[in-house]
Parts: sequence; C-alpha cells; structure tokens
Amino acid sequence: MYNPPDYYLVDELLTDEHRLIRDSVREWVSREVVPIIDAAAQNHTFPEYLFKQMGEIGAFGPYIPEKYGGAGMDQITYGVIMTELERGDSAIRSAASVQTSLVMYPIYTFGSEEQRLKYLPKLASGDLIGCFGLTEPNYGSDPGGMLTKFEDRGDHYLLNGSKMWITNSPIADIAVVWAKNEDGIVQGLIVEKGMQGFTAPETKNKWSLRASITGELVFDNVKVPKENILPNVSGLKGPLKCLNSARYGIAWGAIGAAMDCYNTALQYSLERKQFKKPIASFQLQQKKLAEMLTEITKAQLLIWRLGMLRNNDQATPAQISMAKRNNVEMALKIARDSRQILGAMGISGDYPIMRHMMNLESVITYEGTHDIHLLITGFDITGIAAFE
Ligand code: TGC
Ligand code: FAD
Repeated sequence: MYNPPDYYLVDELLTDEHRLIRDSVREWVSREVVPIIDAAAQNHTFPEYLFKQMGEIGAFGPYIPEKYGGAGMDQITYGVIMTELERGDSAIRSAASVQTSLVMYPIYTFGSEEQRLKYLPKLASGDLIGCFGLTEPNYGSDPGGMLTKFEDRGDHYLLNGSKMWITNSPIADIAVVWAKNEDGIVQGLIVEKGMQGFTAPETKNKWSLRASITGELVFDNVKVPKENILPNVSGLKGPLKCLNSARYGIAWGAIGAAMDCYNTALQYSLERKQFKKPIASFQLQQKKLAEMLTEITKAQLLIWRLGMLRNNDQATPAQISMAKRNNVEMALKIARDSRQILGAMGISGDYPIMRHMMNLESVITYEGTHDIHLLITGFDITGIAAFE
C-alpha cells in the first residue's frame, strides 16, 4: 500500500469522509494507474478507458451538487482527490481538473438550468468528456487579446477562430469555448462534437504530459445554437473564475507528484550502497531528503488553509495564485533532486521520477505560468499591475 509522508500529521485534519474518499482514490490509482502509466507515457497515449472509471470513483465534480450528478462535497475533498490522482500522473489529474473545474464548474455556475441538467450528470459519470478552450496561438498569458469571435445570426451564433494547447480536445464530446461577441465582450459557448465546421486535431510530439491528449479547436463558420451560450457571465472574469478552481486543484495535485518522487528517492537511498554504505548515510543526500520533506510539509499546510478559506468562500484569486505557484515549483524541485538521488536510475521508466519531472514542466506553465502568478501576487501587494 502506498504510504505518503505526513510529517505534521495533516491527516488528522481530515474528516472520516475525506479519508474514505482519499483511500478509495488512492487504491484505484495503485490498481489502475500505476501499473500502466509508464507505458502510456512512453507510447504518448492517453488511457482513455480510465475516464469512465474516474467517473465511477467520484473524481469528476466532487463539489458539484448531487442534483447534477456531483457529490456535493467540500473543497478539501476535491483537493485530496487531486493529490491522489497526480501521484499516479499529472495527465490523470489534468483530465479531472479540466472535467471538474473547467467544464462542470462553468456549466454549473454560468449555465442555464437546462444546460446543467443536460450536461452535468453525464460529465460527472464520465459518459461525456469535456474540454476548455481559452488559449490561442497568439494569446496565452494574455487571453484578453483573443481573436476567436461569434456573430449573432438571428436563430444561431456563427463561431470563427481557433484555440491551441487544449487538454482532451481530440476526444472531447463538448468544448466550453471562450470567444468575443460583436461588442468585443468575452462569453462562453458550449460547442458539441460533430457541429459542422468544428475540428479538433491532436498536437503530437510532446515531451511532457505524454499520457495526456492535447489538441487544437478549430472553428470554421460553426453554427452554434443560441441555447448553447452560457447566459450568466460576460467578460474575461468568466474563464478566470474557472481557472481559480483549476489552479486550486493543481496546488493540491502537485503535492501528490512530489510525494511520489520523495518516497521513491528515500527508499532508493536506503537500499543503494556506494562506498560500502547506503547513500542515505551521506550528508549531501540527507540534506536533499530533509529539505524535500520540509517543502512538502509547508505545501500541505498552505493548501490546507487555502481549502478552508475556499470552503468559507473567502479565498482570493491571488491567494490561489500563490499556492499554485509555490506548490508546483516545490514539486518540480523535488522531482529534480529525487532524480539526482537515483543517479542513472533516475532517468529510467522503471521509476516514476523522470515522468513526473517532465509532466511538471507543463504544470508550471499551464493554468497561468510561474511568472504570471508572481505578477498576480505583485499586483495584489502593490496595487500596480506589471503585466503590460
Ligand atoms: P484583468 O483586466 O486583470 O481582469 C479582467 C477581469 O477579470 C477579473 N479577474 C478575475 N476574476 C476572477 N478570478 C480571477 N483569477 C481573476 N483575475 C482577474 C478582473 O477583476 C476583471 O474583472 P472586471 O469585472 O473588472 O472586468 O485581466 P488582464 O487581461 O489584465 O489579465 C490578467 C491576467 C494576466 C492575470 C490573466 O489574464 C491571467 O490569469 N492570465 C493567465 C492565463 C491562463 O492562466 N490561462 C490558462 C488557460 S487554461 C489551462 O491552462 C488549462 S490546463 C488544463 C489541465 O490540463 O489541467
Ligand atoms: P506565453 O504567454 O507566450 O508566455 C511565454 C513566456 O513569457 C512565459 O515564460 C511567460 O511567463 C512569459 N510572459 C508572458 N507574459 C508575461 C508578462 N506580462 N511578464 C513577464 N513574463 C511574461 N489552455 C487552455 O485554454 N485549455 C487547456 O486545456 C490547456 N491545456 C494545456 C495543456 C498543456 C500540456 C499545455 C502545455 C498548455 C495548456 N494550455 C491550455 C495552455 C496554457 O494555459 C498556456 O500555455 C499558458 O497559459 C501560457 O501561454 P503560452 O504558452 O502562450 O506562453
């Protein structure tokens, strides 16, 4: 049984319900993800068959009300699920992040009751796969500049433009797409697979998140029915609110990747002998391990507090940025140090470290780059935006 570090007994802060869900997701990851994930990453394929299983274990929409197929749980539940999934692989956590925070959240928060009832239960069960289109070829960190647009054509909207780097787009049944209306205001539209003029080609040759499928969204005069617009939000704050939920989940998730690297490095250092001693007996390796555990513990406490703030609807976007930035950088540093502890073995697919390390290069970039989150904190502290 996987046994992650818990130096400050953070487990005691969880309720029995949190632990029950956490343990069932942990067991599922050990059984279904760990045995196949290296091959999936090496072969650059997303194990799509896991999607339905993720629905069954409650990985999609845990905080969405039960009426719509969710579990009606709190933000800590969402967080512990993300930690467990990312211990398996960031690709698996990504699939859950997108489905919950970037597809179910906007439909639940900004959608009509008809849209909620039509899409949410099937998204929760994994019968429908969703994706989220914000980034464009020329507008990544600056999504407000987007060129994708739609016109009101009386009985439908006509959508034109393209999105890039979209998790799950080639296999998605629906896409929540952010585009500008004729007044240049950003709005969200639900675009369904099969709509004429809509294609989603795959982006190949990634060295990171190789077990996740990524692609484009291309809209060439796509007729979108009027009932597919998200009626209850307009402006860039719509997609940015979705990102708050996803960034929060990533801040929990990264801890799972970090713990898996730390556990692997600790175990290896106790077993591997050089100069007739376990390498764990050398001060240089102990320093790495001690610092890793310190950083994991700090990240756990940071995200625990943020989760409590989110449960009370008190967390600010800037607080979320701080946690996403800190915890992902923490995980990436731990992956790099762990890889060194394993020496040559650190680059082998027999261990999970190199895969986590490469994945985390995407995680530190998507959902707002490391730099952008620093600038968000800088803006929050000084009141001066340094983005442009
Ligand atoms: P700015 O003028 O500052 O803001 C526009 C409006 O939005 C409001 N706002 C927010 N509201 C809620 N939550 C937030 N986090 C918000 N940030 C800003 C703001 O108050 C304003 O509201 P209003 O009422 O005045 O209109 O916007 P800006 O264009 O100057 O940009 C600010 C900036 C740079 C922080 C923002 O654009 C940003 O966060 N950029 C990063 C883009 C990003 O994160 N993209 C992620 C794409 S999705 C993805 O990566 C999925 S990966 C999936 C996976 O596989 O896990
Ligand atoms: P750019 O914005 O071009 O940034 C390049 C560099 O410039 C970065 O280092 C950045 O920090 C820096 N920079 C930019 N602006 C500033 C500034 N003002 N000040 C200082 N430095 C700055 N997007 C979606 O919409 N949906 C998805 O599902 C999705 N999934 C993704 C999956 C993967 C695997 C990846 C890699 C990306 C995904 N993205 C997705 C896109 C992701 O959100 C963007 O890559 C990210 O927001 C950064 O945009 P960019 O790549 O265009 O980089």
